[in-house]
Amino acid sequence: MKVKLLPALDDNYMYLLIDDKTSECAAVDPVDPDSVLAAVSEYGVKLTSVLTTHHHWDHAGGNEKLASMRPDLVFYGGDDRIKPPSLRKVVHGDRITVGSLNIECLFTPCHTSGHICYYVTDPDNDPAVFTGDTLFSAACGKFFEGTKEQMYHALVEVLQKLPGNTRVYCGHEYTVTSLKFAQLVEPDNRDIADKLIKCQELRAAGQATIPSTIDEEMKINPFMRVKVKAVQDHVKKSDPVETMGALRTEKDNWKPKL
Ligand code: GBP
Ligand code: ZN
Repeated sequence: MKVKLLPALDDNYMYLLIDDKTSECAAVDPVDPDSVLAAVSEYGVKLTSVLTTHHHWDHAGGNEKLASMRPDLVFYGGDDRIKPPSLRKVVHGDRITVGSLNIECLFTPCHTSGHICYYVTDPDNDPAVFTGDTLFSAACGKFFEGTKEQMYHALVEVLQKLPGNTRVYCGHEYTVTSLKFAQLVEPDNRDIADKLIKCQELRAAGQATIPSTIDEEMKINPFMRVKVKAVQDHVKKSDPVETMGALRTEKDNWKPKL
């Protein structure tokens, strides 16, 4: 498989997931259909499907236009608020194929109540997961329609169970800001400090910080580290779910220094 990053709006990422063997591909959260179709022509691939992580306009807002431009496409998503009307509604454990790639739908409600992550396997490559606004590199999404228990379930009981070498492709380029918050939580964590320098260099050179991996998130992401004593101590909690809630409240009220 190949994954092409397509920046959109201020800080969103759309993706093209390409099966090398058949040249078939899927678009993930194609908010800007013109740019997605231009990339499809440039790479000479055959777009057949659309994977939508959640209903927010900056992810699903291009679906109707893309469906009218390309009525042959099959759209997938986990929420009735996602268009077009022909949406194939998916639930946890559903499987989709794109060429020879296998995609498993993971239900991860909290940021929105119908959020789906898409886990992709292919015998010849490391796996990949498209996490939308559930898991960001070094952070997670705001809890707009869910609870700390649900985000704990999504991050610890679903996404952390994926193989460590799984590439993580998230919905926004927030990594540098998220790492500054992570550093406030764990000032002595060397992995966070090293990753911050690396990501600042990438951004200064106009490059994406995406993808990371599940293994890397386990080292740098406070929301993935709610069982770690240093993270619990920072929020003065001893329970992982309470730690999840306290970290989210703290980050909601925090602003990075300019
Ligand atoms: C900032 O503070 O500088 N960049 C902003 C934060 C995902 S987008 C913007 C923000 O709140 N982003 C959302 C988030 O979950 N961030 C995690 C974090 O800050 O730690 N969105 O566009 C957001 O989901 C949206 C769209 C929200 C429609 C509600 C509706 Br309705
Ligand atoms: Zn969102």
